[in-house]
Amino acid sequence: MPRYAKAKAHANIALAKYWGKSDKELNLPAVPSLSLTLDAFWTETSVHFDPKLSQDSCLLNGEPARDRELARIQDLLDRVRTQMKEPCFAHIKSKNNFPTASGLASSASGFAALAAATSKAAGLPCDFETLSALARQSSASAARSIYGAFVELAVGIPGDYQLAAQPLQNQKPWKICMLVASLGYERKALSSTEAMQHSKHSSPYYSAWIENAPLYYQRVREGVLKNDLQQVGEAMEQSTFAMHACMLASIPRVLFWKPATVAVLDALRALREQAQVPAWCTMDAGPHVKILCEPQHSETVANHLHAIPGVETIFHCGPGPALSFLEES
Ligand code: 2P0
Repeated sequence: MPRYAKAKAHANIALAKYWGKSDKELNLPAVPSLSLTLDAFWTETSVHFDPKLSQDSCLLNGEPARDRELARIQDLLDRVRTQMKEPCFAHIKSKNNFPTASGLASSASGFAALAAATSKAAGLPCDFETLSALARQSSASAARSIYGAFVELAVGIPGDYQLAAQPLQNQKPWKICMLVASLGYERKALSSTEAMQHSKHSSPYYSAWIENAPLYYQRVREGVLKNDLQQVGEAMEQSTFAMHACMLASIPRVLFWKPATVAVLDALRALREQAQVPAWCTMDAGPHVKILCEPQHSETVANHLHAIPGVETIFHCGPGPALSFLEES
């Protein structure tokens, strides 16, 4: 009997960054991270196991998946198939409502939705902890996209293939806003996995990053628990710039920024220091700038940044929901 399931997961952006693996095979992060799941960006994925298929196939946003994408997807399918009584090939359809593979966290929502739909279609347990561990083995940030709002992912102890993210305990509801200033939709030349392995093996600052990242994480965590935007913002910027400094010192250097990235950073700092608008930034493995602020300041920040040449779109996001399963449509 063909077996089908469909799931929806939201993207997340780290406020305290994950960069570096302590175990590449098990995909265990070398530093703890803490993220915000976003309401406005999501992936919907359906998985259909069918004994009549002679190979796996996958459509991403209506196009056949590229070889490398399909290989990563098949890794996850294979891990699930080892637990199926009658394993068979699958057809996958996935769509993002936001740009793919450009530094906007599409692998987080993508692998979270894939882990959930695959497990359900295979008839396996679908508790969030199990799904988060499965997603994490494909993409560490995907472990966090299983849950809503503020989520943390600890450092794995050696051999811990079941490491899962968890929702931040005792979080108070916080109507915080994340603006995403998109600087174009080109696919990035280097994946996050490649870039972080390259940092690990060639950046003289990698060890300093590993030493300091837990401090940024602790400050972000305390700030989120107090709903203290300034504390979160300052620690988030430290985490961000230390991570990018580590990449930049790699040989050859890894630089995802564009000139407009620097223009946005400067404009945001001027807005904060000269106009006293409380807003702080973060960036990932791409040129885009994400800004954390209170909702009452989001229009001011967005209007200010939208005027900068190179800024294409500004998305307004709030805390997003946890993973959900959808009916066949
Ligand atoms: C993060 N990033 O914490 C960091 C900040 C990008 C910069 O997690 O190798 O696709 O698949 O585990 O999860 C993006 O990397 O990396 C990421 P893998 P992933 O969100």
